Formats: sequence, C-alpha cells, structure tokens
Amino acid sequence: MVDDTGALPARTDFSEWYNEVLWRAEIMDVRYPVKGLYVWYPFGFGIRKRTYALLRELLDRDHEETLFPLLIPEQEFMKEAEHIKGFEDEVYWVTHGGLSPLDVKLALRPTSETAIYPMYSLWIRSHADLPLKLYQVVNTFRYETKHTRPLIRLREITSFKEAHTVHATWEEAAAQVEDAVDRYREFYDRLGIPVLVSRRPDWDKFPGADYTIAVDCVMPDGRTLQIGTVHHLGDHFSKTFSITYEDRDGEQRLAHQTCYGISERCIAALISVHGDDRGLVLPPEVAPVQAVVVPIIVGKRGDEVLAAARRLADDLASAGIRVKLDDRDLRPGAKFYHWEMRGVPVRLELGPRDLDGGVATAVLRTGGPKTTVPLASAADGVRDLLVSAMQALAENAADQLAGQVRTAGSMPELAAALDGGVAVVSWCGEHACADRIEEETGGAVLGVEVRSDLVVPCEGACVACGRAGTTALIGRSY
Ligand code: 5CA
Ligand code: ZN
Repeated sequence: MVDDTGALPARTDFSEWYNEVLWRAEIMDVRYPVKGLYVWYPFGFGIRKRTYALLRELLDRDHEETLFPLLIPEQEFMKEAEHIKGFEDEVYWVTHGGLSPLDVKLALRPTSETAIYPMYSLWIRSHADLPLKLYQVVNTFRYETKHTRPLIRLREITSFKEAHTVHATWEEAAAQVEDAVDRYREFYDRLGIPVLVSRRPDWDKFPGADYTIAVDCVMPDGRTLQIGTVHHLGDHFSKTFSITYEDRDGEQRLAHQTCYGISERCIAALISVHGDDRGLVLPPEVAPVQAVVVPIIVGKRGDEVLAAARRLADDLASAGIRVKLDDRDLRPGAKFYHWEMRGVPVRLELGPRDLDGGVATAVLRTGGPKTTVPLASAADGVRDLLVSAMQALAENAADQLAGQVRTAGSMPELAAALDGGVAVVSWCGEHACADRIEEETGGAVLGVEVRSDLVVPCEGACVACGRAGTTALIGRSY
C-alpha cells in the first residue's frame, strides 16, 4: 500500500521518526483533507482492533457495553455550568438539516456525559439499580486549537472508550475511581507500557469533576502523554440531570458518579515507547502478524524449501498463531526490513541448511542472538519465543522510563531534568509556584500523590518558593 523503501529517521529525532513510522508501517494516512482527521490503514486498524479487544476484555469483567447517539441537543449540553465552560470553545455544532435551520442546535459529542446522563435519570430508580457501570467505544469531536497530531491530538477522536458509572455514595464512587485506575494499569501492563499515575492539580481537572487521576507515559523525547484519565464527578451531574435513587429507607437521594476514558493515544504510546530505529516493535498480543516465515531460496532446492515454509506456516496458523508466509519474489533482506518496520515479534528463516537440520532459524524483533525452532514442534517453540519477546519489550520499556525520571531540588536542576525526561520535585501546592515553574522551565505540574516505584518521595522545600511542599511530578507534555 505504501512504498516503504529507504531508511527511517533515527528515533532520537522523535517527531520526524513518529511521522514517518506512521505511514511506513501503514498505521495512519495523514492526507485526509480535513485538519485533525486521519485515516486508519488496515494494518494500523488491526493493531487498534486487538488493543481495544484487550480493553474490552478488562472492562467486560463487570461493565456492560452500550452505544449512545453522537448528537446532543443544545439544552442538555448547556445544563452543567462547569462542563460547558470547559468545552464551549471545542464543540462542533450541527445547525442545519438539509437547507432548513434546526429548531434546536445539536452538538457533536466532545464526550458523552450530557448524552448519557439524561437517560441515566430515567433508568435509575432505586438502590437496586446501583452500581451501574456502562461504557462505549465511539468517535468524539473536539475543535482542538493546539497543534494537531495523528493519534495524539485529534479533532475527530475515532476510538474514544468512555466509561460512566453511578453509585449510591461518594465513597463508593471513590472506590470505583481506584478500581478504574487499577484496570488502566493492568491494560498498560499487558501492553508493556510503564505509566506514571497522579492526581491532577485542581485547575487541570475535568470540567465538572471533584478530582481527576491521570495516567501518563513518557515519550522517547522525554515529553509526557496523558493516556487515560479517571474522574470522580461527585454529585455535580446527578444534581443537574436529576439522577436520584430511592434508598433502603424510602428516601430519595442523589447518586454519585465517575467517568473514565482512554483514546487512540494508547496506540501512539504503544508505537512510541516500544519502537526503534527500524520501526515498530509490537507486543505479541496486539501484533496483527505475530510470526513471519521467510523462505531463503538459494540454488536448486527452491521448491523443496518453499513447500516446507508453507507447511511451517500452516502448522503455526492451525495452532492459532497469526503467521504470514512471505513468498514474494524479493530479496530476503527487503522482506526482513518490511516486517521489522511492522513490528512483527518473531521472524523465522528457512533455508536448505535449516531444512536439513529439521529447524527454522528464529530472530526476535526485540533483538538478541538467533535461535532455532524444531520444525516438528514449531508452534510450541514460537509460543515460547512470543513470551520472551513480550518480556524483553516490557523490560526495555521499564529501563527506558527509569532513565527518564529524575529528582530535582532546585530550579536549575529541574530545567536540566526536563531535558529528556520528567522531574520529581517538592511543591507547595500554590498555583503561583506552578506558574513560575512553567515560565522558567517549560514544565507543568502534572500531578501529586504520584504512584510509581520510580518516584522517591520528595518532601522538602518547594522548588519554587522554599516553603514546605510535597512530592509532585513535573513534565513537558504533548
Ligand atoms: N468524559 C471524560 C472521561 S471519558 C473525558 O472526556 N475525559 S478526558 O477529556 O480527559 O478525555 C479522556 C482521554 O482522552 C484523555 O485522558 C486523553 O488521553 C484522551 N484525549 C483527550 N482529548 C484528545 C484528543 N483531542 N485527541 C486524542 N485523545 C484525546
Ligand atoms: Zn511554592
């Protein structure tokens, strides 16, 4: 689909690398003629499909999937004051049906609180209806004015997973927030992406929330990407939308709510955190192709080798491994390059000498020495290799993050730490100090109550004003 010959820029030129890998590995085509809207290539969509299957698997344990309309009537959208303030400059409006102006303008959902909660008001009657835990995977629209970027800052978010839960009490909703954070950690753990979890400062919380817990990853250039958020909504929306329930004593009470979301930024993280100078490196669970078989056809045993390669691929396929036989009329080197770019975890080479030895030569995308897999038990061998590939990928990513987190005790140290990473500092909690940090270092306070083994508590004097502070995470973010 794309001509992918030619070298990729080094990943140390992260922006260049990212843009090139997106088309060379056939993930996104950026040529769609609307700013902030991009097209999934089928290969990229294959990664997306499997990544979201994993997300669904984790949520389906105790949530139910649903689907609400894209259009939200203006009067519902305008109901919750803080929420509107947060989104008013980002909403697309539908104003006409054909040539006729609509009586009621319709918003394209930027997120779905105001679509879902009027229905929750009808659905929830008594304590027996609680807790309610629903989610949907939809497209949402945000008229972003910051620099748009494929998979990172979109005007049409194509893969917005949003969960909306309702509980009897504030405490139960708070427990759900913790549960959701754990679920997101598990999701990123399965993808081998180490994350930093923290509570956002109040001025950075979701419009209409009591508090927001965010999940960030660190990109290769040291900038952070918010790849998930969990919000405690308190009773703000239940007041506005009359979501009440009758408790055990027959009293009407306001419900308490949470919502949490993940977008295709999870794919941006997957690509960026694991990729290398040769292209993608994919976790086997979400790789569209887990193993590629490349016949090495030299001399006159070509037919024999090709037949054995076909048998090998068939064996792997019938064992449930996603395998491709690359029998194209190309040099092996060109095939290696092609599949490395696409992040295929295991490459199996089969030449006359391998065949004589009853093995295939195996190479992991994550590196390391070549090994062999016996043809007689190829599926078992490849399965083991996929496990090793996943381990290597997760270890590499953990090492990478460990090198990107630094503690800083002064403003100059902080500025230095932000070059290529994130910083842990002591901060007094004042907005003015956060502003000073931002002006002098370009770093924002990402959050407090930071949860990560990599973060050592930092309880001394505020890095900006010297008053007493507590541990805070500072980063330059996407
Ligand atoms: N209703 C809540 C929870 S679903 C909500 O909308 N939260 S949010 O605004 O924080 O969005 C959830 C996640 O979507 C963010 O953490 C971020 O990872 C991702 N996201 C937000 N805006 C964009 C965008 N323009 N492009 C890509 N991803 C985005
Ligand atoms: Zn301070």
